[in-house]
Amino acid sequence: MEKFRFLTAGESHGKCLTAIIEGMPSGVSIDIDFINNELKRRQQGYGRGERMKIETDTVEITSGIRFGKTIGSPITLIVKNRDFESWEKIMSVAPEDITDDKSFSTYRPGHADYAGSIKYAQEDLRNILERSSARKTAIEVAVGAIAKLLLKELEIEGCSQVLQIGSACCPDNFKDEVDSMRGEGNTIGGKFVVTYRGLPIGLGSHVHWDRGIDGKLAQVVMSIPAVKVVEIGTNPLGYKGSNYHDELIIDNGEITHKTNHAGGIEGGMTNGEELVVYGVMKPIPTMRKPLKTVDSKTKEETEAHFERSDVCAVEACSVVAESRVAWVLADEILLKYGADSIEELKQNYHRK
Ligand code: EPS
Repeated sequence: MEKFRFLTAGESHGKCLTAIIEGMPSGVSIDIDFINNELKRRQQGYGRGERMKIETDTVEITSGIRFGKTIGSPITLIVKNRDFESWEKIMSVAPEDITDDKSFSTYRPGHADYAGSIKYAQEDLRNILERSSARKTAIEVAVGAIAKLLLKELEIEGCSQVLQIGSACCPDNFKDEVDSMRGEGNTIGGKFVVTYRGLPIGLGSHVHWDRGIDGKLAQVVMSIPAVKVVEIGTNPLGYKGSNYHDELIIDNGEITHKTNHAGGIEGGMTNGEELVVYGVMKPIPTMRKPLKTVDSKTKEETEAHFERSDVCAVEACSVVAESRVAWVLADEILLKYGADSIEELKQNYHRK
């Protein structure tokens, strides 16, 4: 991302998660309750683990905002890990505090443990778990909330919804599916959809492969921990061209599309229709009934390390995806209508 840029830092059981955002125009209203509500949404969903009972994620802002509005300078966000109280010594930065407590060496299949420990030459797999944990998505959602506040100024709004949990496609059956997985010490994934309305025509571009908004959206959704599939609009498999493509019509004197199989994107650009992005999350790999694996120290086959985990986090994942889509949309808006203040942005935008 070029205009709406940020970096996050923080371990799952470290002191806090941090982000510094750069590129927000001045004068954008920042509603802290809105950010905290987004954080709360990420903590919800049936099937979450014990950690969510410990944390009540809230944001602290230490720069970039004065009297409720952005001032154009970098914005620093902090989300504290309440659980750090129990991990202070284990996560200490001081060399004299070194301990084996909570170290582990049995790779958890499906996690970053195996490849990550080899890549970063770490014996203690905790050093990989801590950053690969989906805990970092808390600060990402706080960044997404800032992006959403920018979009709101232009009346662009998004939402997300869980469509499927395991084999259950009807919300009435989601809890049963999760309960049955919990009963067998297992985990389960599912499918969600993110939609955004009110987008202008022409975010993204057809002129270079790396400027297509579809590719940018796929990247941010695919890189959410545990997401394995991203689709934009209707999955075209098995469709004839004549049934799939969205014919252009005149409705009330305006050009529009008869259908929206394309999910609001044609030629790598938004086409004025609703943006529709689907994601599929795999079952979380940390399971009470452990998988077979290898111990990196003894090089013997054994069972995977178990640490408390979620049985199902698809609802949280959908909120994370909604946030990440907002990063891309905010960046594209700033690329196309680029401005230093919200007034300038609105002028450029409404001239469209
Ligand atoms: C998460 C916090 C983590 C996990 C979960 C997501 O907390 P802890 O490791 O202390 O239980 O609950 O992450 C995973 C299961 C994972 O595999 O990454 C959170 O804040 O969302």
